[in-house]
Amino acid sequence: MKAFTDLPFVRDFVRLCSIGDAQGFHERNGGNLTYHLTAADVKAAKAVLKGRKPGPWEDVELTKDVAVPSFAGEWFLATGSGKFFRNVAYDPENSFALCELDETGSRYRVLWGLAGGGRPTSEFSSHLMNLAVKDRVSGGKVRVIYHAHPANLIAMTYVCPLDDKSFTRALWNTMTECPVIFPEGVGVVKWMVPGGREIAVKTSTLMDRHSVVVWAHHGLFCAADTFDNAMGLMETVEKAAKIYMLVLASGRKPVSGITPKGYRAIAKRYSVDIPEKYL
Ligand code: 2HA
Ligand code: ZN
Repeated sequence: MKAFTDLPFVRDFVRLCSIGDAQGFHERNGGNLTYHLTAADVKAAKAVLKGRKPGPWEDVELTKDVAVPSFAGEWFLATGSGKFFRNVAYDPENSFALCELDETGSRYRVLWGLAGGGRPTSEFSSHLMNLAVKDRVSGGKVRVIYHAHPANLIAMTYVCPLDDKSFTRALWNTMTECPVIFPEGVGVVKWMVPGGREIAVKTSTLMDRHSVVVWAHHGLFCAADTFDNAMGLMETVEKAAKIYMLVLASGRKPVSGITPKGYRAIAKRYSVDIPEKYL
């Protein structure tokens, strides 16, 4: 009989955590990951979890007006609050959880994992609200929300103006493929206290138009259809930020870059929609 951790989506969840750790994106308990199971995933999970007793219902920390009723009864994998990405592959059953939401979308219970106790990530409300927005705008395709603390991206938030246009252009200008990989640009949240409702609402309003949201002096949120694409976004934005910081560190003033005309040509060649407001 298959173990829960042998299911393909669980293996992919664990793999992302290991890659993120190897990249240095997750000091201590930094960062978090949530995956919204498909109907087929739920069926496969039910088969291996047969007879297991669910934990008690708990509050998601969402008030009624920001609950996620569209996710009533849906299942999610989420890293645990205070748990280390480094330990996810080593000790899966204590590092993350399979959670079910109740019929109001404001309470959850643990179906598997967090064996020694604990709660899903402190950003669970952010993740659920972001997933709900992306679910609506993507027609159910977006399944993964990944938050990390990549160093160059965080460094960049101290020197690049914290508005969507400046930040997007600064990132796009570092590597030609950036506007192809995140053509809708990045949204920027100025510094806020993390965890809970306020930052969740702010981030999810930006997720309407973006798949990448920067949290100033904190980290990055990426939304994607697959684990590979979520990590792909995280790595691409972090590499772009690294190039931005390398150019600054050189002490030389840039003497060239990609022009608005260049971006329009990229949009045409790669059939992507690059908003004119960013050019
Ligand atoms: O420690 O990254 O934003 C987890 C976090 C909170
Ligand atoms: Zn964080």
